[in-house]
Amino acid sequence: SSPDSDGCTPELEKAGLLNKTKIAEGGRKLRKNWSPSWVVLVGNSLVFFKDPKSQTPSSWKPGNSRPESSVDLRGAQLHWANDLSSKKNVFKLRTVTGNEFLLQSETDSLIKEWYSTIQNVIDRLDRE
Ligand code: I3P
Repeated sequence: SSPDSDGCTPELEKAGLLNKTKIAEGGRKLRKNWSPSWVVLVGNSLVFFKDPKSQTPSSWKPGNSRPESSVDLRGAQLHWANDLSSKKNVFKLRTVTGNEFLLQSETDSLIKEWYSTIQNVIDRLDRE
């Protein structure tokens, strides 16, 4: 049987490094501030961690694995958004609460995988 045969632990769908900026909070526009983020898709949430590579040796403490923020994908909307940035391979994720994030990768295949994996989770939640 699988390690989670009781179904109580949310399934890890995907994890990796993407560039991230939040562009709106509760519908209010924010100033862009791109930074690398370790992104984890688990259960119904997208969870953001600080990029380990951007941290100093002294910042390696156990408590450091605490997420920066997380996004509930239920009712969220996903759109390619190359018009919203000078960077390539950008998509926008909008939550029901009006928070908006841009996510980006220089690697075409990688960003396409993230887009379809997140969209699959949103679609699954829409059907529930
Ligand atoms: C922003 C910064 C962003 C850029 C944004 C600039 O300037 O250069 O990287 O977004 O463009 O305003 P600042 O650092 O002074 O805030 P992209 O890299 O996504 O293009 P924008 O205003 O056209 O969104």
